[in-house]
Amino acid sequence: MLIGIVGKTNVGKSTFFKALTLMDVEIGDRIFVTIKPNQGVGHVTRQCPCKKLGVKCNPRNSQCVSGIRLMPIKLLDVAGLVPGAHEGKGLGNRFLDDLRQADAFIQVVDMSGSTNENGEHVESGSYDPENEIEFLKHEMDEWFSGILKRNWDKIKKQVQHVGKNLEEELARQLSGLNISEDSVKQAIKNLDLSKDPVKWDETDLKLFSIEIRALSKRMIIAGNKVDMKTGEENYKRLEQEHDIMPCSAESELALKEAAKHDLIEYFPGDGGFKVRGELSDKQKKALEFIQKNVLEKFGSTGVQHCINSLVFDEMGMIVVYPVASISRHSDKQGNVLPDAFLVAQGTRLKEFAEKVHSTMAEHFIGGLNAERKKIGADYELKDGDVVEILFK
Ligand SMILES: Nc1nc2c(ncn2[C@@H]2O[C@H](COP(=O)(O)OP(=O)(O)OP(=O)(O)O)[C@@H](O)[C@H]2O)c(=O)[nH]1
Ligand SMILES: [Mg+2]
Repeated sequence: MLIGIVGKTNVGKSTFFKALTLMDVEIGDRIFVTIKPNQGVGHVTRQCPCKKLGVKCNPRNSQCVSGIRLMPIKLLDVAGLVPGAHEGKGLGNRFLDDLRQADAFIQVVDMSGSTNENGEHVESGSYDPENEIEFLKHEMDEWFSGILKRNWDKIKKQVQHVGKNLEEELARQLSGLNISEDSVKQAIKNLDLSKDPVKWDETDLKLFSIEIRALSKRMIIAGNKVDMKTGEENYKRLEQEHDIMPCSAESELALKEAAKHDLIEYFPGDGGFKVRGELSDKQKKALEFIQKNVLEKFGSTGVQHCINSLVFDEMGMIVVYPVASISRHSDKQGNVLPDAFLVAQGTRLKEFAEKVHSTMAEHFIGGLNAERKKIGADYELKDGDVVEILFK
């Protein structure tokens, strides 16, 4: 799974990315600091079943820290977008193209209102971040509809003269954007559009682009820089009407760095930290600032909450733990709860077997749940399920 971190230039995308990956990427208070995309690995977190089962786990494809499972997720930090990017403004289409393979997006918005739409400095609080909220969706919709418009004659020809199916043909044209035929079918159904492309007018094409983008690229808004006074004020004003997650990427990064250097004990997403090492006055002041202006006000820095919420709430993913022996909750080597798989809600046991191992799926018989009860091919997996897949 790949998550794109997107937004206007200078809003804190690279800071957000660095806070999640601790990769050494460039951060700067000027426009277009990032040009080439940065790819790295962050983690989503979920309660691990080890506590409930009363076992000590030995994870292989993930980690477990005090009963919280951390599962790796690929992240992409791209250059900043400016309005009109789809027409080539700013750095233009190039980094829209970098985002093709992303499954979902975190849109970072600078809540402090200290840079205008082009990323230029203005007096703090004088730019209304509400303008930023809609423009990114608009850019993406235009980008999608641009691709379809450019290929529309080809699509029509394939359907009219070669006898191809419209849904298949649309999916083929959009496959480079990591969009499935199922999403295409769903969008056409939701909008009640004709299967004959000749009947589509420009509005249909536009509506389809919006629908397919909303269905296939989930997005959440991270309202960044709420540690600043104007950031907090704007957040309080805009949260009434928009779904925004308050966050302070700079605070999360500072806490993670301090924990890395053993100065504090801090777990991503927590509402506090414990001092462990000897702190300088400057460090003490910085941590007190974060405690008072971010953690006490918002409950956490919001960064971990953003990525978790995107994956689990917006994308509807669940975590399933396959084991070779349900009685020992382990693989063949005795590793307890070794693997955590992120799968879509609605995944059935047989489909899951295919994701775990193709031979398991080929010789599939059924499964056992944590209570050692039999489950069939059509069993719909639930979040936190531990299952043994039975095969011949
Ligand atoms: N106060 C505050 N400043 C932040 C926060 N996050 C980032 N910044 C600052 O905002 C500026 C821009 O940060 P970057 O992470 O480089 O922003 P970007 O969106 O990647 O910018 P481009 O790559 O140029 O598009 C830097 O000076 C950061 O230190 C935050 O949570 N609070
Ligand atoms: Mg950047």
